[in-house]
Amino acid sequence: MTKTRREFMHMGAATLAALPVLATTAQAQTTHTVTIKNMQFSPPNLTVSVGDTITWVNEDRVRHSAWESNGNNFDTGLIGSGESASLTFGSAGTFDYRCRPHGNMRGSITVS
Ligand SMILES: [Cu+2]
Repeated sequence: MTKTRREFMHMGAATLAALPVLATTAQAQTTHTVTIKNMQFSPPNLTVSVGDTITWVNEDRVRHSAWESNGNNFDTGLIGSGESASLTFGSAGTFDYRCRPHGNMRGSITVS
């Protein structure tokens, strides 16, 4: 478990550096939580402000992710059971996302 978490954090850092939609500075205003439970994102659709942070919390026993597959604007990487991943959104837009292992798990983030 510890090894998996380290790998995830490394991947998260690389994603932050590469993707302009994500803020590069810690100017988070509000942190919103999306709970992943019973193979669903809750709430599935969320509207936030530029600079806000979203934390996905995985309460299932299997690994999930939040991946913006249309433009590959963000990808949390796999989130283990009982773990979480946070992303800060630096640009406005609407982003549909899905879980990479479970393509039928979908959600959307609107940043305004
Ligand atoms: Cu999943």
